[in-house]
Amino acid sequence: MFRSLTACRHILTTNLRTKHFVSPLASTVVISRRCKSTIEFAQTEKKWIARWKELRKANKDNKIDPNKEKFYCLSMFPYPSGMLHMGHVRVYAICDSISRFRRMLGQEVIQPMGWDAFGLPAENAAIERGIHPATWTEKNVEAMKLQMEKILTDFDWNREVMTSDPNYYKWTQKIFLDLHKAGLVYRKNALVNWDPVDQTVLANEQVDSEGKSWRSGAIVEKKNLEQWFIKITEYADELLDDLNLLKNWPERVKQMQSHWIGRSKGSEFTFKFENYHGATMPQDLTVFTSRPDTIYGVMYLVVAPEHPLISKEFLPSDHADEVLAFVEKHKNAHAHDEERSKEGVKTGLFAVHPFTGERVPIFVSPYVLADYGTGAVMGVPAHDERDWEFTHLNNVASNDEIKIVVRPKDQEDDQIQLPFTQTGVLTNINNSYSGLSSEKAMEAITAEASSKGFGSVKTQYRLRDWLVSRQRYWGAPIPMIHCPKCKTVPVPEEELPVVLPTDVTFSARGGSPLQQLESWVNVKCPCCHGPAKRDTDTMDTFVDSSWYFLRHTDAQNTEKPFSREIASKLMPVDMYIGGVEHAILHLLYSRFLSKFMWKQNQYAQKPGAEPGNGEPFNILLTQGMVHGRTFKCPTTGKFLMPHEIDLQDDDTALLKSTGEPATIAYEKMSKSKYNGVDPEATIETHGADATRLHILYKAPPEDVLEWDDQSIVGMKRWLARVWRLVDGVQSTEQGHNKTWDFDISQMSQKEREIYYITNSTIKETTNVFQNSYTLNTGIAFLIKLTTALTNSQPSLDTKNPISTENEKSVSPVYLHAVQSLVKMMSPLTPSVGEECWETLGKNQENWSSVFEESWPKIDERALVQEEATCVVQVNGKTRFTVTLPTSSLNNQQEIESLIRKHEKANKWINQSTVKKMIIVKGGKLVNFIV
Ligand code: ANZ
Ligand code: ZN
Repeated sequence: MFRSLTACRHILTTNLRTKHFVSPLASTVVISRRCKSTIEFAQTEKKWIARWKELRKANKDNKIDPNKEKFYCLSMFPYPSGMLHMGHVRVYAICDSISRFRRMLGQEVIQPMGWDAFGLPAENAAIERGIHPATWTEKNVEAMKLQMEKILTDFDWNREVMTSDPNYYKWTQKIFLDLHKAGLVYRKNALVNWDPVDQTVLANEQVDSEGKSWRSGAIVEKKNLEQWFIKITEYADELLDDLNLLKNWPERVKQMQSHWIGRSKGSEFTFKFENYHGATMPQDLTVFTSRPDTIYGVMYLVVAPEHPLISKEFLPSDHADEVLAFVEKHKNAHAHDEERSKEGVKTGLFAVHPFTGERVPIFVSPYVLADYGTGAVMGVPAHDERDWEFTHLNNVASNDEIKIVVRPKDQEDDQIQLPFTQTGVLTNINNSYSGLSSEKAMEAITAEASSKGFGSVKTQYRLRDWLVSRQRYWGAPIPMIHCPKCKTVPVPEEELPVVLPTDVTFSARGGSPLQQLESWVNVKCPCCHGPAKRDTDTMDTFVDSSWYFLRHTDAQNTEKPFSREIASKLMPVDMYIGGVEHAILHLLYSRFLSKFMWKQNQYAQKPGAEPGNGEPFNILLTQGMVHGRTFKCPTTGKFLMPHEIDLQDDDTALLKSTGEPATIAYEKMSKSKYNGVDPEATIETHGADATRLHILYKAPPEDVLEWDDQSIVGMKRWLARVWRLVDGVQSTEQGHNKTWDFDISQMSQKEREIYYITNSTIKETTNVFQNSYTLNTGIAFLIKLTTALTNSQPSLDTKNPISTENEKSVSPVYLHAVQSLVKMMSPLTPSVGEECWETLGKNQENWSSVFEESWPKIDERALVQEEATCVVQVNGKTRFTVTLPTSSLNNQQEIESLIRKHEKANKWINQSTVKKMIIVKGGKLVNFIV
């Protein structure tokens, strides 16, 4: 990006028109007037942005034409940071292109935009710079709207939503109360990150990898505080099972969701404690296992460090100190599941194996998670990787002692590679279960345990309830009141919204500013009218963003979140486009809330409509990241700033200081790597049309895009070539509203060729826009069509010429091709598309936007390749015949290469030196002189 700023020019001219329009075949040479024919991108963009604005004003009321099929195309709404980055430009370019295409297909397109406007950055700006979060956010929104306009998006601003607007969060609060009413909201103690210096709760992202607060630098503690939860686990089964309905979602995303929900079927077993010294013990210890068939292989039990057993009360005194010290050391472990330490210590306690009566030691280790299953596991080293590792690390048992209870079907017990973690057949140490398959044994063992009262079938989920309260200011206040008498009381619906007070002071310390605002906190209890206090927590911003797509359907409704009738018509979102980083949480929460509202009958679905069951998104397109070029010092590995390197012509770079070559790589754009690219600067230099094209052409939407703007000039050149074609046929008296009705048999050979490639391009690009979304290949097809048109003459030897204002004669087939090209490129490059379209229809009385036109129709007849038989002679003697497509008949090279591919060609032609090739009867007879 650093260099090409100067290397490109903004204006492309097409003044040099010579050979293309002088047809050697035409009897009269057409002399064209020298028209101005330059396209000035910046001016064109401005002109069309203004025109579109006018057009959009006409549809203030979000009118929906009932006769049209709707297409709701949505890109994930952004956080209003104040600046679009290339990733945004990429999603919006994809979304806008597909929307514009759908509009031309004749569908009623809904393409709204909004702002995920609550959240921490605004609050930080307030603390650091003294600007109120609302002011900061509004300013950013204004700036970003302008930028979105500059990239030529056709967003429907009448449907705009902003989550921090009381007219929006009133309904977020209402949905919270609905959930509460349905029994899906509750309060419980939960561990939160606590900054002991600033005396405030921190979000996970504010705790760095070393466990320190991002602002104070203090070691963050875990503190138990009462929090609000939404019972998403109640929907775990349907959220998992309905993934099957999402046929148009990437498999990868469905797998991630499925893993996140993590349904695991298994059993629970209860172990009694062994009596010792007459101490009072809890009744027993329950474990969850997904492999009940391995119960005879249990060598020990392990509990999580946070397990209630781990206390002075229960631990034998000769072990207590060691155990508690160990636990203290491993508290607050941040590591992921797999990396958690397998170190463990004996608790000194023992349990009794419910099947064998054996004595089993109980350990404690951080590899057991407190909040999964029962927080306790049965250790089966022979059949579980983690237990195997634990056993060896802590010398729990020697290899000979380890009990092997399952073997592969076709192997003897002594050949088994340990740990053997698959299912198989039970070995002979399993009493009455020996010889059973794992599957049968799981059932039978659980049944026995169940009948004897020490076990049962159990389904376990990884999914946890959704902790939605934040001890923060800039969010939707939780609409609850705490009364000393009535406990927690919902704010009556008619009092919504609970408005965020604006007269607060921001400081880094001492928790949420809401807590300090007594006038706001102190209220009357809605039940007993006694003194009570407002809840001072605000909602997780994921709550705001998990229903905004429903609000877009009816954004200005003042009575309800949205009208049932309208939402039922417009839902589901037909196509949802956004980053794969939202594959889990945002999409899961959105699916949950829209299912909830659907079940509450707040909206319905047309019978048979996909995906069904209140699923909000039909097609999900996850776009890849935009990576920028980084330069690193080869010795220190430090990222280099643009002014520290010299770019070379061959795309390498040298360090200015030492002359060494810099290491070049593509990485996620970031300030610290000096590889960010400002979209506005790119647009300023190259124009928005070319920028959009470039982004779409460089990679298919789902792949990583390695940004460099070297090749952006290629896109500008293409646009100029199209402009030249348009300029060559402008102002025919036909204009562009002609319904084409061609008689293929009346076409000249050249017309047929052009008609063929035009129709095959229509076919390919339609497929791209509608099915594969690989817009890069779509652009490649359009470029190919452009080349074919550039390489032929507008007249195409036509028998039915039409003439232009400047007296050139043009074949209607050629005109149709140019018009189709312009229509097909317009969704990708809207302002140049409009400009070309307007130019083509100069003689039209009433101008209409190219996006009001219908998408070109495929003439299937054109795609049938006609064939002709060609007789092949060698030195005048007939040797064989080949079938050739008629389109190849006027191309000597193609004829030759097709003939040479024939099996008989090897014998007669390929091994001899051809002196001459004579083509007779327009390709129906070919004589090789060898
Ligand atoms: C004995 C056993 C034997 C196990 C065997 C596996 C294989 P999923 O499938 O993910 O649900 N486990 C149970 N609770 C745990 C906890 N709180 N922390 C860590 N691990 C826990 O995993 C279930 C298995 O994970 C359970 O089945 C248990 O180990 C372990 F050959 O029990 B298994
Ligand atoms: Zn009360």
